[in-house]
Amino acid sequence: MQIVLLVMVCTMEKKTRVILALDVTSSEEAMRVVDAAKNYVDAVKTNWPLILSAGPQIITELSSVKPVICDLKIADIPNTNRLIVEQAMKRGASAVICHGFPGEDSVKSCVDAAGGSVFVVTEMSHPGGKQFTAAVADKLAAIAVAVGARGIVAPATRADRIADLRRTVGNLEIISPGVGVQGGKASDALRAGADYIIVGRTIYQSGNPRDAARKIAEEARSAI
Ligand code: OMP
Repeated sequence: MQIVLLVMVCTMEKKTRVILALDVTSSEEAMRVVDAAKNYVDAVKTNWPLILSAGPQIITELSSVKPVICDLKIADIPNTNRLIVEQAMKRGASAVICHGFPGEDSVKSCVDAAGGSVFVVTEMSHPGGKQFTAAVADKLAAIAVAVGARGIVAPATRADRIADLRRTVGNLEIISPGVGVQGGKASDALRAGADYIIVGRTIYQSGNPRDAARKIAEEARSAI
């Protein structure tokens, strides 16, 4: 008899347009914040701070509440990329984030291992993002298109760049970090062409993550 292990993975809705960046450092805190904010976010993004502190099983735990984007910023040779993505997907990730600078073969390896559900980082949202990534962002976005990725990550801190990158990626999804603490505005990013905004500290560091998420979701709704 064949035993099939099924991890329940929810699909990402396009309702609130908010992705919660859960950069907290304990599983208790992660589950508290996600539980509070869950009605106002379409997905959760988990990064190294949480995975290293809570363990990779947090991906599975979170995926029973919301779709999980595993933001491992994968940036290795194709074989290593494939092994990383397989582990994330096996634990219930709905999507992964990888870097494009290792080249098309490395990104394609992620896309193949994730069944297409990969977001490629383009121009980064922080000030240093202008130093190197800005100059090659269009090429990175073109790689995402060429290998059949799901979408790209583009900066809410420079909404004009989201509009530029939209021209390169056509109807691929754009997810956009940098809203709130980094200075970007949810409404500007969405009006410039982002499908979703990514918000971390403004929600999880607020005294009331539910209210903070609700306010951002309201701003998002008024912008689309
Ligand atoms: P806050 O600045 O706290 O809202 O968090 C933003 C989240 O988006 C963090 O998890 C970052 O790692 C992530 N991020 C950026 O801030 N800038 C980027 O250019 C790319 C990402 C990302 O790939 O998610």
